[in-house]
Amino acid sequence: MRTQVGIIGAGPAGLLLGRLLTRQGIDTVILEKRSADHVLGRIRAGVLDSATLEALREADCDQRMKSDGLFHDGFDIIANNNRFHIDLKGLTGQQVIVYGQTEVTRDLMDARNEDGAPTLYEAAAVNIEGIESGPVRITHEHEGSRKELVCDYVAGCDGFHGVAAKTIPATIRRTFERVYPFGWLGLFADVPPCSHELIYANHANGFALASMRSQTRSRYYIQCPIDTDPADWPDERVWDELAIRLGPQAAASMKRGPSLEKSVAPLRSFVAEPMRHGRLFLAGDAAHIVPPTGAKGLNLASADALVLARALTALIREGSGTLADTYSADRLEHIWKVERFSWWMTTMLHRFSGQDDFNARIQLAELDYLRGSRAEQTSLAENYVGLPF
Ligand code: RFL
Ligand code: PHB
Repeated sequence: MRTQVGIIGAGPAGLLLGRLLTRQGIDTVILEKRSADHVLGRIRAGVLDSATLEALREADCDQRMKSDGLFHDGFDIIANNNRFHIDLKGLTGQQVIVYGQTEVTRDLMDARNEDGAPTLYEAAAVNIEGIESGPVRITHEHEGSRKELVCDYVAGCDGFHGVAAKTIPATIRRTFERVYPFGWLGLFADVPPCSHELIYANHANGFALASMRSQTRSRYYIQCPIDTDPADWPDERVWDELAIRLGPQAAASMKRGPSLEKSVAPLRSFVAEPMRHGRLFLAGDAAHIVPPTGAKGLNLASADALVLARALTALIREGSGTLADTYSADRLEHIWKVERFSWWMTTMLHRFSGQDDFNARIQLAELDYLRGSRAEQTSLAENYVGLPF
């Protein structure tokens, strides 16, 4: 099989890139290790910022997001039993949209089907050759045999555990990482949310987050030890702990119900540089991970896809390599700012075991400053709605 751009991974980064290139008349083939149902079954991100809005608009896949998404003007923070509001709209003029990653993925998969562009599911890339010389050969396992996809360029959109990033020679690749000493236990339930906007809480027992997917579906998280087994957390125990951490006001309006999904996610900050080597370009979680506290992972993946689509279009249609040459440096400039914001939100809102008294007081002072300072709230809001890139 031959194509112009081979895309590894049918997560948001790969599907968005595919759609944007198709609209420019560029041929792509997506190889995805899992089945379409498996990809659609993963409950992940819920908050879309300006990057995803712009990418979905350019992809002409934003109709359902605009009609079914919930437009939020702000969110609440609870710290030291004080609840205060971050007025995103008032501070920046912008909103965020609550619309699940599952739905974004479904819209992009439907568009790709309508385009008649090929996606091979249950096709795992195992090896990539020719990124320095071309043509690129992607060996993959599909329907019980080894096959080859030959392409001019390859986009590694295969997430944190993918194969593409490791194709960049170790002498060139640099990685930066911080692993946090806790995880998030997430619970998904068919109950109305406890508040019309999100609530982030810093409590002595640890962080908690009240989020949602719609007026009838809630998503909650609590900070937990990284080795937590969800089986040790029957639903009632999670609800009881949420009620404590979110405080009496939220607890009074919290509707309980059976969990549809319950799992533990680790928290990590990670960047791999560069994001391009020869004919290989990385996008999304394949190149960087942020802890979910700032709600940025999917949004960074969207920004990568948008910029990469423009670069590949210029390269393939006009033979101009300028955008491709600056892709990595341009993206990393934005990514590091988002890494900083996600690290800051995580550090401010979580309890760190063994945290000394000095750090504990600094954390309280930070939250108190945020509560009283329009300047710091503006900085938070600017980052939360999405920095320009
Ligand atoms: P994905 O979605 O992981 O997709 C990568 C795809 O590549 C496939 N793959 C391969 N395919 C072929 N051959 C191989 N060898 C392959 N290896 C892997 C995989 O099967 C997969 O389908 O990466 P992508 O596209 O870069 O998208 C990134 C986002 O999924 C991720 O950043 C977000 O979900 C992060 N995230 C959040 N982001 C936000 O913007 N807002 C949020 O509110 C938010 N909340 C979250 C989150 C992530 C979470 N978890 C579980 C990590 C909440 C949680 C709990
Ligand atoms: C979610 O709804 O899954 C969600 C929302 C906000 C975050 C992280 C996750 O910061």
